[in-house]
Amino acid sequence: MDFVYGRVVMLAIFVALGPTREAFAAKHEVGGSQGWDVTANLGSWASSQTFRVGDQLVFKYAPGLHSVVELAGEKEYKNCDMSNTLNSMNGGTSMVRLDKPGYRYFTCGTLGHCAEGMKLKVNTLPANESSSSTSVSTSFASAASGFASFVMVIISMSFMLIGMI
Ligand SMILES: [Cu+2]
Repeated sequence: MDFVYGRVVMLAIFVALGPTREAFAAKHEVGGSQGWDVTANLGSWASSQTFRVGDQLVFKYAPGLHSVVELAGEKEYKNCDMSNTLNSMNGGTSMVRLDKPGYRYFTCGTLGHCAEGMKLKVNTLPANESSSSTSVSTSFASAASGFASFVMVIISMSFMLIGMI
């Protein structure tokens, strides 16, 4: 019985660890409450955020009215030059994963919207220590506190109850 309980606790630790480590990756809803729109102050929104590798940008907009176009670089971004684009999305909710450090540039593909300021420059910083997949011990140390330990206790208790039936 002790052996079984030990294994259940181990399992509970792994289960508790998964979602906690995921939670370090943030979702940034572009433009805040205004969303991806010409009325949003995208420059000040961007400067209010800290973007890290593993985070996601979420563009929310009226499909058909706006779109999301990723531009090749700073020059294209400055000039609203859409002759050299990397990617284009138009579904109304577009997710972009920030998979490496550095700058990325986005605008709207609708004629005139870029010139009206509907564009976004994102500077992605390296991931936090705790969100790196190599630093399991660091992750565990932070995961072991607070909510995670609570979840662990609940999970191991439910496994014990199941075992009793
Ligand atoms: Cu637009």
